Amino acid sequence: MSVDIQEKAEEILIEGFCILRDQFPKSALEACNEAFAPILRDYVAENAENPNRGPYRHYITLPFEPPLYSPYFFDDDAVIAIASRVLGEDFAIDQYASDTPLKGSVYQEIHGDVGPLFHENPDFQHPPAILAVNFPFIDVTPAHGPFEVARGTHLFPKAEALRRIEDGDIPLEPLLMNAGDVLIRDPRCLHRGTPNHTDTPRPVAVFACLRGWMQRESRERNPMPEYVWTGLSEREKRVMRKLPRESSTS
Ligand SMILES: O=C(O)CCC(=O)C(=O)O
Repeated sequence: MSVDIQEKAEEILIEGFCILRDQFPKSALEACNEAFAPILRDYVAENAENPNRGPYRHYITLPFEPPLYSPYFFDDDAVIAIASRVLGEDFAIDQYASDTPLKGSVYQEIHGDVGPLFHENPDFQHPPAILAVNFPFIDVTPAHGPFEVARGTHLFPKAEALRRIEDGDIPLEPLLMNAGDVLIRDPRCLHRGTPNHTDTPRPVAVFACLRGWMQRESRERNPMPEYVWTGLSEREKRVMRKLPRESSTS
């Protein structure tokens, strides 16, 4: 099914996000879920006492290696066209990670994921500089702790957006996404994680697309192995040009 790029780009600008249904092959996500299980197990073994995203909720960087790296995710025509339409064709990816609530996780505070672009004017309205591309490794039901979003809140000063949510003017909507669905969102659009009531971890991957002129120092990333870099398409090399690469001698 072809995606209307202009419509999806406008949805991001107006609503703060868009969803592409059945965009990635389910089998690729099943492979990710399987490969992620030992990564999560080892991470939790070390960090269970210090969860970095609230109780029983973990943000874990992902390796740029198959199956967690796949051209299905990073060389997708529609995702690249939408990101290019919103951010410009010179956009670059600077992050690849996952968010996983486990049983025992709780509602997060409502938040955005990025700070202001201009510190002296934090409420300055500007088009998106960053987009987050999210995709779950499992089918997410209400019991798995779906991501909740408050539509259109990237367009208000944060205090006003929070007040409107609190007053019930803007609802928090759970996004029930299946493995294969893709969420492309403006990370300023307010949202929160919700409790996972099941025994099944709910991993959702995220990669961030930045305008070509932007640079963030703070992101922890896994370096890309040289053999993966060599196998990338020219388009992937362009969008992944700013990611760290493993040195061939290490
Ligand atoms: O994974 C989720 O449902 C939300 C996670 C999130 O927004 C965060 O940790 O910043």
